[in-house]
Amino acid sequence: MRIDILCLFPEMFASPLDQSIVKRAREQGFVDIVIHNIRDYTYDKHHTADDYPYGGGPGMVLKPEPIFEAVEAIKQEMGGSVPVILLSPQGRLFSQSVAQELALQPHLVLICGHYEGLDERVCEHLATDEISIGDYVLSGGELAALVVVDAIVRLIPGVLGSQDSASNDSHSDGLLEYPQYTRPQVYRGWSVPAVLVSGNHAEIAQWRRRQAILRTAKRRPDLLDRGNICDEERKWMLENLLNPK
Ligand code: 9D3
Repeated sequence: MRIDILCLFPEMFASPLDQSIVKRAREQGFVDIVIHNIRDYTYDKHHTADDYPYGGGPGMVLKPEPIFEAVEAIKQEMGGSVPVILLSPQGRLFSQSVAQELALQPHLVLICGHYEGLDERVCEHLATDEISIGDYVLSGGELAALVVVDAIVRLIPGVLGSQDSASNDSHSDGLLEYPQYTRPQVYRGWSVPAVLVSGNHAEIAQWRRRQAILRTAKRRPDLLDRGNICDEERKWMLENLLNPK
């Protein structure tokens, strides 16, 4: 997979893309990530990427020409059509299912706006999709692009080992994860639940499933109907919510 990212602050990408799973995916050739500075596609001597808004008002607006030219240069190099995704607070909300959909593409272009905002002709005539990562205000699209890239790269077949394969993830069975423990068995007087050291694998599986359901019911009830909860599990859950031990 190839991902081109257009932005005003290319230095924000180096370290996050050079760690952990994304680093390994790049080294092993699963993904080629190319960062472009929008300023490099300007022609005037001051490399002006923004200008005053028509109609007046505060702030500046990113000019359309360098962004169109950058995307066209990438299309020339790579050939063919490519999804062009604008990161913006007006976009559709990013989620695991959007990540899964984007991970199927062989090539993506991500455009990061900045606080000033972007000429509407980029949204209307260049971007094929507009994505927001949530309802809070960032100072630019760069961190949002990193979130999107991270979520996509780990879904590329072969990137994760079978140990922590993406199908094991919280959110793929629809529920939050069950609580996990490691050594020591007693820490500051707090014991690991006895069932986890019992060696009874059926009991452990049932405990984990029930804890995942209970936790989801308490913290993210909006996710519960995606968890395929049977009548017996529902009964246990309701009893525990009413009557916590
Ligand atoms: C209030 C008018 N605009 C500020 C002059 C709104 C605004 C534009 C651009 C606010 C923030 C930004 C920068 N944010 C992004 O580019 C962005 C973003 C975000 O802020 N939240 C969640 N997802 C995203 S994706 C891109």
